[in-house]
Amino acid sequence: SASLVGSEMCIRDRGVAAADDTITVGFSQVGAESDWRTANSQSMKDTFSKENGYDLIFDDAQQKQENQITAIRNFIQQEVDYILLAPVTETGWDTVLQEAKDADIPVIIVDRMVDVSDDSLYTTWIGTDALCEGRKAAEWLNGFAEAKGIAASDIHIADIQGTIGSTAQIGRTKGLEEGVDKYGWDLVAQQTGEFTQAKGQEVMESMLKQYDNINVVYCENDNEAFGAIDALKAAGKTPGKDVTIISFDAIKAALKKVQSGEINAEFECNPLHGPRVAELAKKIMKGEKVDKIQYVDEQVFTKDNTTKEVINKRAY
Ligand code: GZL
Ligand code: ZN
Repeated sequence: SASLVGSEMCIRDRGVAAADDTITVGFSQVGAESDWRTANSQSMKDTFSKENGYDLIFDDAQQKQENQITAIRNFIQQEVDYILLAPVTETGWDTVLQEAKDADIPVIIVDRMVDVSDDSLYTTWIGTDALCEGRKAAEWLNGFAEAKGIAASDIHIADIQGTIGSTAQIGRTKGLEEGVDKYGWDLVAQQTGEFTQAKGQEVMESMLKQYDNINVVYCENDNEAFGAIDALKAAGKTPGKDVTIISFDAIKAALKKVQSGEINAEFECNPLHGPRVAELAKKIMKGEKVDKIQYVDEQVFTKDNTTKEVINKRAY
């Protein structure tokens, strides 16, 4: 009947439309746990947009690895042109990445690393050097303590860690622990704040109940720092003064706290990976070789270089 022919024509037309040069990308994102993550997702959505010639399939895994594995299998079923994976933690990816490889679909790892037996299971990784960030923070703390004449044994640190097993947590924790060993600081407590504000506040509250000598809080991202600051104030302490606050990401709201003196040092972690990922993907789709590791650059913010102008021109 005419209607069938009509609809059949329509399906065929749609078939033809999908065959044009629209690139279909499957992106498995960690979740929406932090402002950094939101900025990272926005950068990818802005880049892999319809007007830029992409059909982006975006999946938010709510910080669960099994959801990311399901998403990747769906992308394979849908025969996407390539897969982007921001892995919640480093291990447990070999099987599903092998399935993508068997389906001949390139995988680009974004932000955090995967720890796989065979690194041909992904084409390239783009992100930031968390260990370097941690080491920069430890060096800053040493300079800060020396300038204030605080003996290493009088530095009592609470480490509010990120999601355990994520590259950001592994690198930032390692950078701190190297400093503890090198300078002889007292690492009083370590517990994950899961990169969220609520958990960061909860962990700070419980640490303050257990220890009364904490004078440095090392927050492995800004949302944890916001929670910790609320907990410190509720306990009658003055963050940035009697308790030194170190944090990572350097989102705008955190840089404003550097300006106000509540946060003493911010270690930037750049979430705006979109453009670099698209540029790399184009090369890969043309069969060009790309380096396995691609870093984005980052800096340190303290009171003396965090001006209104600096904050206003920040993209996130
Ligand atoms: C860092 C990224 C971390 C951010 C957090 O590379 O993986 O995850 O530091 C985010 O804010 O939740
Ligand atoms: Zn980083």
